[in-house]
Amino acid sequence: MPDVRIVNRLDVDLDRERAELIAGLTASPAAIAPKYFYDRVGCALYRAICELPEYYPTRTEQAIFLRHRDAIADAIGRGGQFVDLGAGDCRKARSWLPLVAPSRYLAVDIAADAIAAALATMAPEFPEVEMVGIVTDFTRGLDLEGDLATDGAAVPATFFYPGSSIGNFGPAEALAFLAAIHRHCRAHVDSGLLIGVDTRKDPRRLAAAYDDAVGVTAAFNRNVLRHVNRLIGSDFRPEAFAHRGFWDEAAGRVEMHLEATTPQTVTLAGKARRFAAGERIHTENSYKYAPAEFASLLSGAGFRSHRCWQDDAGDFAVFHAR
Ligand code: AVI
Repeated sequence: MPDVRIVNRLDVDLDRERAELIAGLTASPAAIAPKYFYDRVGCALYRAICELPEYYPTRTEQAIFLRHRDAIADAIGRGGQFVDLGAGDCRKARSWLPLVAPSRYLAVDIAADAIAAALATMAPEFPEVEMVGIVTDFTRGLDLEGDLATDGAAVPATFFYPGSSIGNFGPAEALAFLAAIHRHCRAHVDSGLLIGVDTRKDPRRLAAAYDDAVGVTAAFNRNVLRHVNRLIGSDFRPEAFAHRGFWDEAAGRVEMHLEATTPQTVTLAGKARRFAAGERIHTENSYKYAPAEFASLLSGAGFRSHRCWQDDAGDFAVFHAR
């Protein structure tokens, strides 16, 4: 059985995480960071969202990957290291491995169980690939320099960040994150970034993608309150909050909120937090970029060249940047 190595770097200071959550919830307006969506139920609900007719990004990105797979694989090059940021169940990266034949695959995610299970299944299928799982919260900063192999000389790395997760950062944070990836690339000649980006489009389609007819996104949004209850011992009643998902044209983002349907009091760390009817908890932003806008973000982060592939309707964009 090939070797799988898991490095757990999640020296999460639980007290700090709890303090941040409580500070966000007692602030006005209240907020919860989107990383708290992804407990076990949240991951399952997100997988269901990706199957919804209204939620086009996953299937559109997949179609671009399929249609342009040879050109994208050529841009990446063969061999080297494939670094899967936010790997989850590693499903998206898995289809690239036969094409780009890396010597090492690094699955990076906050969800230890998900990557351990995925790597255990993948390792026998790709016995020639060294499999490493790195458990870390890279939204706090990306530092994988010590995890990248050098083999005497630096081994090229491809950073893979699909799914338009970059949209869940604000533009300034996105720039800082891309610059951190670029710094890693600079240290390893011929490295690059393969990234999926959701584009600006008809506001009705954007709103529907985050407020679907059967309510899967609503369940995903409300489930964050159950996760928070477990983490900080609060007593939120998810059913007492309504899902709101809408496009904000001026900000260039979809926003998700949970809105108190009645006046209510929640106990947070032993203290009462009153929510007025209609008061909202901001749970997520999902920024959308025109391809030219994203290209300038890439050059601002230090990338000197890029290629971009899109579907015919221009609903999604895949960039490879160096
Ligand atoms: C993970 N991320 C790219 C998703 C998005 O579209 O922003 C999360 C999501 N939220 C609601 N639906 C999907």
